[in-house]
Order: sequence, then structure tokens, then C-alpha cells
Amino acid sequence: MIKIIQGDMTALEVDAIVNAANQVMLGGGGVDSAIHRAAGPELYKACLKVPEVRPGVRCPTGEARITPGFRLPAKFVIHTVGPVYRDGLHGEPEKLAACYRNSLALAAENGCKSIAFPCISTGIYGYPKEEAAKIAVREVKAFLAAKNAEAAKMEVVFCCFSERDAKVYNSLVQ
Ligand code: AR6
Repeated sequence: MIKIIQGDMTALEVDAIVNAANQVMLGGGGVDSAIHRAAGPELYKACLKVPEVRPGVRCPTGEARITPGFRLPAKFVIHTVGPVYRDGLHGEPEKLAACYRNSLALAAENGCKSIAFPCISTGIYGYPKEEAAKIAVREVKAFLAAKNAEAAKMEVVFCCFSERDAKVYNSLVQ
């Protein structure tokens, strides 16, 4: 089931909230900073323990990592790294799609029945909102349509910070 809400990710009572992180995975601006603030310093410590795959990279673009949610109402934070938008011709759509697919797979592996996404890459990383939303909705619909019964039962929330984002998602999810 897909739900669209307008509000703050950090207040959501879901099994997992997705963080639009960066490759270092130690916090930043935007939704990342709101999540770290609300989860408390334990989240930073948990992120530090995520092994680096190469110097300064805990989570490569398009991949996802999971930590507890600590002081958040959500049990888990799934950290994923969206692409920095250049012109759409440098693998950005594929990388963004991978963020949604990998986050959903990680949620399912960890027994989550509900997950909430922010509009990944559409803030500081500059991805055009409509294009990003189309990819997000397409990937979530494909995941929910899969034969895997657990996946099909998951509640997926698109948490839009702005009214404009909520309108875009509402027009895509009928
Ligand atoms: N709840 C829900 N959505 C939010 C919240 C919130 N509390 N705060 C912001 N948004 P951004 P990116 C929306 O910039 O583009 C960070 O520094 C925001 O309106 O947070 O993927 C990371 O560390 C926008 O729609 O993420 C990375 O360095 C969406 O969240 C970099 O920014 C994503 O905006 C990632 O950039």
C-alpha cells in the first residue's frame, strides 16, 4: 500500500525511515541533519561503526545501510545515498532507482512492515522533483507488485516536506 503524507520524517511511527544521506554517512544538512538531531548522538556512533568500503565511503551512491532508530519513533534508519544531479545523462536515474530498490530490500530483510521515504536527491543534490518522483513511484509500485508476499504487504509512505512535493506524488499515485 502506498501512502502520501506532508510532514516531517522524524515524527513518523513506521518501522523504518529512509535517510537521504551522503557517502560518508556521518550526517549533513537537510533531512539527514533532522534525522540525526532527532535520533540523538547514538545514531552518529552507530554510523561510525558502519565499515568503510573505501576511504570516506560507508555507503556508495545507490546503496543502502541500516542502523537502529534510537530516539526516533522509527525502529530503524535506512541510510541511502542519492545521486548528485548533473543533467540526467550521468547515470542519475539508475542510481536513484537503486536507492529505492535497495532500501526496500533492506527493509524487507529486517522484517519491516512499514517504511517512509523522503524525496531523495531533490534537495541539496538538485534532482528535478517531477523526474525523481516518477522514478520513486515506479520503483515502489514494482516492489509492491512482486510475488514475494512479505513485500506486497508493506506499507510505503512518501513523506513530502512541501505541499508542492505532495501534489506531485498525488498526481502520480492513483
Ligand atoms: N522530513 C521530510 N523531508 C525533509 C525533511 C524532514 N525533516 N527535511 C528536508 N526534507 P535533502 P538530498 C526534504 O537536501 O537532496 C545532506 O546534507 C527536502 O525538502 O535533505 O538527497 C546529506 O548529508 C527534500 O525534498 O537531501 C547529503 O549530503 C528532501 O528532503 C545531501 O544533503 C531531500 O533533500 C543529500 O541531498
